[in-house]
Amino acid sequence: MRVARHNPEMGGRWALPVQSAKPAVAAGWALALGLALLLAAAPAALRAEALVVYDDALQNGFDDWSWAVHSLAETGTVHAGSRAISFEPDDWEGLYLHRDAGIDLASYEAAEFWIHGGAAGGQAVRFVLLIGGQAAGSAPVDDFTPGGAIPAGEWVLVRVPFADLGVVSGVLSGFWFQGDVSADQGVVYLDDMVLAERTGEPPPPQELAVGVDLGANRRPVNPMIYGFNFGTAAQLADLGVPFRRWGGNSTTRYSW
Ligand SMILES: [Ca+2]
Ligand SMILES: [Ca+2]
Repeated sequence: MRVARHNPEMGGRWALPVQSAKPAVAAGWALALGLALLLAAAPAALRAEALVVYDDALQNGFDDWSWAVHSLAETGTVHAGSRAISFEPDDWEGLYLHRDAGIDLASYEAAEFWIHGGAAGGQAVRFVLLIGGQAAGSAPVDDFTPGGAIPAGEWVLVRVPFADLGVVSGVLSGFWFQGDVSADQGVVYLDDMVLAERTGEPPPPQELAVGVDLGANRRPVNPMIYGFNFGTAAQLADLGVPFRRWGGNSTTRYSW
């Protein structure tokens, strides 16, 4: 019998290891029993474990893209372990944690972290989710903080369900904590940050209807404007492209 195992190369999902097939059991009851066991195991197979973002350092491929004054090695105010994050949410500046591999919302449903407002507390900070580097949903951290405000002089645990920000599917590229006011604010501390695993079935994919009107805005275009970035001589000949362009960078490397 095959057993589901955790496979980190599949983004924390569970997978069945590939094994050589054995001679089939002819008895019908054995096949039925096998199917029943697989079906019973199916919900658990979709689940991942919580993904650590920060404990005493960034983990699991998260990078620091922050643009606020900050430290990932704060030692004076720490929730657990030896270090925490500190940052100044002044004038819309932010702490930005990015992950190249993305975060599939089929596996994760919330962010959880401990927060401390320093001596004064009460900072205005917004939590923002990003898809493809663009803000996809956000809300004030206060909305999810016990007592309705970042507290002074103590740590509190905050859980931000992504669905409460209007984001239920897709692949996040990261998230940030951003000052939500044009003003100087006191230092905010964060520690023990994780992405919580999805506990139920992932939401169904959203349907998207796309229509193409082939008759709209038709006008002739000079065929001599078409070119191609890089490519071999054989590829250009095959495509009938009259120009070949060299140079540029990632933002201009497309056919034009
Ligand atoms: Ca820590
Ligand atoms: Ca400040």
